[in-house]
Amino acid sequence: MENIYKLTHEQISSYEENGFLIIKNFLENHEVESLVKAAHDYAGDNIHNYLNFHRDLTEFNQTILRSDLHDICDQLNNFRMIPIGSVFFFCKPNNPLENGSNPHQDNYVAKAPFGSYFVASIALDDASATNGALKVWPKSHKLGELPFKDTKNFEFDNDGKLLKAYPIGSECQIPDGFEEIVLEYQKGDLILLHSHIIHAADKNISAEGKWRRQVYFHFIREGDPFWPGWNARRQIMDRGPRRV
Ligand SMILES: O=C(O)CCC(=O)C(=O)O
Repeated sequence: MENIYKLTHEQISSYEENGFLIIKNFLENHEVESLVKAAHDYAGDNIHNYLNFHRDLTEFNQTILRSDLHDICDQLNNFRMIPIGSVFFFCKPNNPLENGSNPHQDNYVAKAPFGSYFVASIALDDASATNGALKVWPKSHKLGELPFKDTKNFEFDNDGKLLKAYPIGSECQIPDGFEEIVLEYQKGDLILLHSHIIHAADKNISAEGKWRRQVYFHFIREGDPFWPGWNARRQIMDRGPRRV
C-alpha cells in the first residue's frame, strides 16, 4: 500500500484560488516508461487519442487506482473521489490525427454538479510551449459553467473504433480579465484541474520532434450524478477508502 500523500495548506489553497495545481515528480521515471511502453505496444502505428486505456491496459488501471493519487484528489475536493474514465494523448509532432484542443471547460461532457467532476493528468514527456503544452486560464473555474459551441471531438469508424481527433473540447469564449498561461512541466508531474477551469493546447508542431504524451484521469465526487457519454462511457470503479 502506498504511503499517504498529504498536501500542504498552500497547495490546497493555491488549487482553490487558481483552479489547477502541479505536483512535481508524482511518478518515477520507470513508472512513466512503463505507461509509455504500454501505450505504444497497444497503439502500434495508430497514433491518435485513446479513450479508457485503464480498461485495457494493466499499467493504466493500476495508476488510476493508486491510493496516493486518490489521497490527492480527495484532499483537493474534500470528498471521496471515484475514478470514472480516462483519455490518452500521444501528441506526436505534426500528427494529422491529433489537432490540439480549443479553450474549453471539461464539465460539458460529464454534466455533473459544479465542483464534482475532476481531472488528474500525468505528464509522460517534458512539456512547454514548443511541444504544445497545456494552457490554462487561472481562476476561470470561478466563472461556473460558460456557454459553449457544441463540436465533435473524435471521428469513429462503423465499428466504433476511434480514427482521429478534431480540436478537442466544445469551445467557450474567454471573458475579459482572464489571461492564458502556458504551463511547463516535466514527465512524471501530476496536473490537477478543476472541471470548470478553461484550458486548451496547441497542436504539437515541435521542430525538434518532441512528443507530448499525457494521460487524463477523470473522477466524480462520490454519490453525484454524471452523464456517461456515448463515446467515453464513463463508469464508476471500485477504489479503496478515503484515507486523508
Ligand atoms: O493535453 C491536451 O492536449 C488537452 C487535453 C484536454 O483539453 C482535455 O482532455 O480536456
